[in-house]
Amino acid sequence: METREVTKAIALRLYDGDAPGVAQLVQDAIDQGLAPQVLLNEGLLSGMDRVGQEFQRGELFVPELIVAARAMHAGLDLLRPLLGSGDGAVGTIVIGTVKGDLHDIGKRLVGIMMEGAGLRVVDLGHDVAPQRFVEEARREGADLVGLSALLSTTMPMMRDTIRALTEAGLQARTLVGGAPVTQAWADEIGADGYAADAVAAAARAKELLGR
Ligand code: B1M
Repeated sequence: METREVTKAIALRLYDGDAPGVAQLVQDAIDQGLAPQVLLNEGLLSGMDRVGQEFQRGELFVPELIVAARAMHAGLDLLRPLLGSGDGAVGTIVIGTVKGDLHDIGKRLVGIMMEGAGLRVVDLGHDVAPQRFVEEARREGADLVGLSALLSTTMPMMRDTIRALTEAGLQARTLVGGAPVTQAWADEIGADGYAADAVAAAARAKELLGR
């Protein structure tokens, strides 16, 4: 199969929420030597884009989002080792989606790109309370704390988390992102950095760490 046919098939399987189908296609494509970045951007992310647009138009509902997300994770699990090494040479980031927010695909992608950029990534998952960020950042000796939010209603939790980190006296820099987040919001809540997507997040992380 041509690359475009493969990525189209991956996007379609993801749209259908067929996790085993996505995993099979992605594994076959890797075995064929197709570039992981292409499988990610033109396959998985393109399928998720369509899901997001149809959800917004009221044509898909939460159950469809959930199965599509599972299919996305099935593909990401296979691509992750090919996209990064995460040896920690650049520093350590503790990353999570803030409390009240269950969206974790974008944050996971950011983690993968950070690993690719040489950071050790400690992923706390989603729905992470400010105090947990504080405890894990301290335990892991984090140089950077990454906060993700996908809902306008959970954005204020970023402010609470940054406040908790500051009050605990932690020196780690903070990086925020997620679809509704902007540079203006990052400035307002006192974050050290903002990035619009996973590639930009890895670049910004390196800048913040002076690399
Ligand atoms: Co929900 N959801 N969702 N959802 N969901 C959105 C975010 C929404 C925009 C859909 C819509 O209405 N168009 C909307 C939010 C509206 C708003 O507040 N502005 C929405 C809603 C309303 C909801 C519920 C309230 C729906 C309901 O129950 N009625 C509910 C809330 C649950 C909760 O969190 N408490 C809900 C639930 C869910 C699921 C759980 C079913 C599922 C998530 C499953 C999972 O993640 N495991 C889900 C999904 C899949 C989506 C959409 C369709 C896709 C999100 C996604 O994964 N995108 C989304 C619509 C959309 O985004 N088009 C939507 C792909 C991902 C690669 O992109 O996450 O943007 P993204 O990440 C990017 C950048 O944002 C950035 O880099 C990433 C990679 O390039 N980035 C960072 C992210 N974090 C970063 C951190 C950084 C830097 C960059 O630094 C640390």
